[in-house]
Amino acid sequence: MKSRSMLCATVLLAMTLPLSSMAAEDMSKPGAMGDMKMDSASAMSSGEVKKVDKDAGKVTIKHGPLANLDMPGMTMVFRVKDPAMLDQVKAGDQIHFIAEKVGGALTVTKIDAAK
Ligand SMILES: [Cu+2]
Repeated sequence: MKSRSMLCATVLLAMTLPLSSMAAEDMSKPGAMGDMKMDSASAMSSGEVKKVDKDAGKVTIKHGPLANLDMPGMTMVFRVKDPAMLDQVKAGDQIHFIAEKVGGALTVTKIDAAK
């Protein structure tokens, strides 16, 4: 009983600490919310679909610089996290996407048609 309530207190403390430090940061920086929005938008990279290979779960994208992967613009083949994502796009489409290294392979984890 005693050790269990200790554990609860530790978990509560761990959950509370990051929240209170975030709140403190928000107070000191009035523009923090706007900055966060910009960050999530810039996390999406722009590109053009060159080829879709749904059977292989791969897509060829001519992409601009990928800051998160430290990669310059180029045309290359990515794996996709879920082949169903490829239903949304076709060759020639302008897209916004997120590419990440998953298990050592460059993988598109999110794809949106640019409007
Ligand atoms: Cu590349």
